[in-house]
This record gives sequence, structure tokens and C-alpha cells, in this order.
Amino acid sequence: MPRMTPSEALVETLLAEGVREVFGIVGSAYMDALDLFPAAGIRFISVAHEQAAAHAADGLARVTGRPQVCIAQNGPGAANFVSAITAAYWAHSPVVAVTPETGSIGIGQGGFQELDQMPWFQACTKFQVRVNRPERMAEFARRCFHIAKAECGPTQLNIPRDYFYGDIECEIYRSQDVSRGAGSETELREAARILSQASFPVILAGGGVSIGDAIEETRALAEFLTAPVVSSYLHNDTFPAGHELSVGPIGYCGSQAAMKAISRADVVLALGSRLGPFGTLAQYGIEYWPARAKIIQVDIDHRQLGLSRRVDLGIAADAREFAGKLLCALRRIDSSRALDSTRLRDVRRLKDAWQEELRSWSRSPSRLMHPRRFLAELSAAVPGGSIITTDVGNICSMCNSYFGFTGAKQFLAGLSWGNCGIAYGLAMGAKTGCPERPVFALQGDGAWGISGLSEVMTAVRETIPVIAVVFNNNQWGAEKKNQIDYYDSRFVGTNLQNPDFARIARDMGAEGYRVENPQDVQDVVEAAVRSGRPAVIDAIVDGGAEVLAEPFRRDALRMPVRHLPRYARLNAK
Ligand SMILES: Cc1ncc(C[n+]2csc(CCOP(=O)(O)OP(=O)(O)O)c2C)c(N)n1
Ligand SMILES: [Mg+2]
Repeated sequence: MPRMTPSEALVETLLAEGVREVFGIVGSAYMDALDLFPAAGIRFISVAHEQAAAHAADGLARVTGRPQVCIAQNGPGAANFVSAITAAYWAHSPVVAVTPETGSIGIGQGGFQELDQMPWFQACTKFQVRVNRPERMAEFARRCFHIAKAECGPTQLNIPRDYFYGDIECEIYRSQDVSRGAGSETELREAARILSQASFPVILAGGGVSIGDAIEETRALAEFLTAPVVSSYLHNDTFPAGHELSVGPIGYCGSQAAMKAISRADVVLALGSRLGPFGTLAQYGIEYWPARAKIIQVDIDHRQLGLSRRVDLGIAADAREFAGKLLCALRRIDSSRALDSTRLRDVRRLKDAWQEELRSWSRSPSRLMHPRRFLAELSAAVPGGSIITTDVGNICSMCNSYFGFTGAKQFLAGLSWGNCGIAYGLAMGAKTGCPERPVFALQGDGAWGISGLSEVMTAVRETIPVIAVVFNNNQWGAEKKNQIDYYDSRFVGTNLQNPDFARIARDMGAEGYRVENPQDVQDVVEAAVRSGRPAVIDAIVDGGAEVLAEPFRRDALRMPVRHLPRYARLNAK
């Protein structure tokens, strides 16, 4: 076996796994490995904060479908990963977090930058390992890749810093790929039987359809059954928006057409979805989950089956393989099924009514641009095939009813972790993986300050031409909406005072645009795309009570009750 150092074993394993970019901030703990990157052909992308490195690895993993890597200094650097790795966990995104730690001789003595890093990542990784001998570096690194792929989530490779050095002998090879299969013959037959007898079947296309590239198979199924296709919450890219059976996403700020369609279903095929509880909550006063329908749930992770919703048939399978085989099984039951033109007409009516309703919501009561009007213009201006990342906030949530996509892996959202400050990092990773596509990072002005603004320096230095759109309403709008609805408009900590983001962008070496009128949106977007450079579009929008969307967490908020005299005037009126 060849002789090498553990640093070489790590870098060679990254190469064997197809890693070509690593995101992070330089640190002495892993400098011995870092020094090899250029000669290995691995690009080290140096960011402004480790959070963005982990988000970028997540974004790159989501668009390539392959595990990607972030690395940081032990202690504070690794700790800065935690929130972003948790975001990747809930996005089922295979990120390998490499976390060097205190040297093995000093662990536990409280030397410099010491943190017991394993518990920090325990709840947000599918697998974690502390390299216990330098000789096992490649083996453990490979295992991290294997499990990240097999279990669709982040893993942690924790390396005592002295274990990068020394002489070892080891073999380098790529980890196994795991196929999940289509489910058993019995399950497929049962699913086909239930669906063939349905009078109003609906397909709920979840994240697994995008991750597993199952859109073609889903489309063929939908057309065979004339089944409307609903996308699950924040997975708007799981079915082509232009298709006659597409009705859009359910969940917060989603499509009423989708909600009305699924509420009528007598059978729901949830394909590649964990049926996350937040994503199926009632919206716009519509209790749309069809309580009496038969539910068939297909997920790659058997632990998700029936976890948050009662299901009649739970199948652990790959969405694409399952959908392909299911169609064969359906055709065996019914070889010549005609398209149901009445249902197609119903679907069209639902969609038209929703579009009409949406348009009626965009008229601004003030001189400022209505955020919905802006989103209507923005979604029309964005070139087809673009990748869009979205953050967490009031206006970001509204995006769910404006952005449709042509294919998988085009919409990367904050999903269930819901952390403000995810969009720009995700976009940098996505652009690195898809340099030929325009990549837009959409976020509110508050989130922009958390992780966005400072990463423009990264995008400029590293030549990653993402286009940021900042919804500038001078407030933490989503939280302000709670204060409006529940706390009698007492604003604590929700007002912002923003500088000129377009000017700052230019000072940072990016393109900067300010847009205040709906009729200028198209031109600004075209100019930003044409520039081929990192760009920031500062969109000045209305933030008034009338334009904000419903509170996020109506499900969890209560009207205030105060008992002490000092707070009596703060009681709900
Ligand atoms: C890291 C983090 N901190 C705080 C929150 C709570 N939070 C949810 S939405 C929101 C407001 C977002 O404001 P902004 O980004 O300006 O978007 P807007 O709601 O104004 O559209 C906040 C603070 C969060 N989700 N994540
Ligand atoms: Mg805001």
C-alpha cells in the first residue's frame, strides 16, 4: 500500500469522492491538508463567516446531488457551522463537515480553542466520527461520504489536529453508492390498486422528487391518472409549473389552487415526502388536508413513514424507481385510460381563480412598491432555468406563490430549519455548481445583515457572480407582523435602519442597483444578468401592516395575558 501522510489521505479521499471545491475559513489546525489543495486540483473557497461555508456546501450539494465539503478551524470555526449544518440536515442535503479539533494530547485540558465538538453536531448529523488513529483517516473520511449519500444528510469528520501529521500506509478508493429500490412487488401492486380505484387522485410531489430526479416519472404518472400535482411546502421545483396538471405548492403562503385540489382528493400519493407537520398546516383559513382520503406515502427514509400523518400505505423506496414501476403496475390494471378532460378543466379553473386572487392582492395602499407587485415583476423577469434560493421572512415566504420552475434542483429554500441568513450562502454554492445558470439569492433586509452583505466580499474575491435581491422594508417584517396582530403594534426590536445597500455593494466591488418602481424591475434584472458579476439589487418595498402576509406561526402564537399590575396595560384589548 502506498505511503502517505494523513493529510494526503484526506485530500486523496476528497478527490476520489469527486470533491472539487471546499468552502471554509483558513485555520492552522488543518493547514497541512490545505497546503495540498491546489496541487490536488481542489479549489478552496474562502468565505467571510463559516456559516456561509456550510450553506454554500449545502447549496452545491443540492444542485449536484453529490456530497460536498466545508472545513473550519477547531473550536470557534467549527461552532460557526452548527446552524448551517442543521439547515442541511432538514434539507436532506449531503454535507460533510470536516472539523479539526484540539490535539489529542491536550483534549480536556482547556488549552486553546477547545470545544467538545461531537455533542455540538450530534443532533444535526446522520453520522459523526472522531478519527482515533491517523492510519484510519481515509477510512473514516470515506465513511462520512458513504453515509451522507446513503442517508441523505450531513456527516461530521472530526480530526484531532495532530492526526494530520505522520506516515501511514493506506488504500484510497471511492465509497459505495446505495440504491433504495422501488419498494416490494406487493407494495407496488397495492398502491396501483388503490390509485386505479380513486375518483380524484392527487400527487403530492415532495423534496425527494427533486433530489431523486423523479420529475419525468411523476409527470408520466400524473398524466396517466389525470392527477393534479401539488408540490410540498417550499419544494416548488418538484413539478414543471407550466404543466396543465401542476397546481403549485401547499403550505405557508402557497397556492390556493393546490390547497383546493388536495382538499378534494380521495387518494393522495405523497411521493418523496416526509409530510412535515409545518408544511401541511391550514392556510388562508383553508383546512385543506384531506382527512378522509387514503394516503400512500413513499419516502427513502423508513423512519418518516406515518410519522406526522396517518398513512394507509407507507413504502420505503426511491421516488423515481417507485414512480416508474408504479406506472407499469397501473398499466397492467388499466391499459387504455383516457385523459380526464373534465378534471383538466377543473384544474385550469382553480389555477385561473388563484391567479386572479393573487393579482388583486398586489395593489399598494402607499407610494411604495407593494412586495407582491415586485415579486410578480421579478418572477417574470428572471430568465427560465435560473436557480432561486430563498431565505426566511415575510416577503420571502410570499415567493412561494410567485415562483414556478421548469425542472428539479432549481429552487433552494430555507425549509424546516427556517434560519434567516441562508439564501446567499446557498446561492454561492449553487452558482459554483452551475456556473452557466443565473443564480438569484432572495432575502429580506434583516436576513441580509445576518449572512449576505458580508459575503458579497466573498463573491467578488472568488468570482462567484450571484445576484442578490434584498427586499428592503426597513424591518424584521415577519416578526413585526406578529407584533401588529398580537401585541397591539408595540414594536420591540423589529425596526431597522438600513444604509444604501446598492452603494455598499459597489464599494465592495459588486454591481449595485436600487429599484423602487415595478416598471424598472425587468431592466435591472437584465442588467444584473448581463453584467456577469456579483450583483445586489436593493428593492425598496412597502412594509406596512396591510401588505404583510399572515403571521408565520398563527398555529403557535397566543394573545398576551398579563397578571402583574406593572404589565396590566399590555393585556390584549
Ligand atoms: C437566525 C434567525 N434569527 C431569527 C429568526 C426569527 N425571524 C423569523 S423571520 C424574521 C424576520 C425576517 O426579516 P427580514 O429578513 O427583513 O424579512 P421580512 O420579514 O422583512 O420580509 C426573524 C427575525 C430566524 N428565523 N432566524
Ligand atoms: Mg425586512
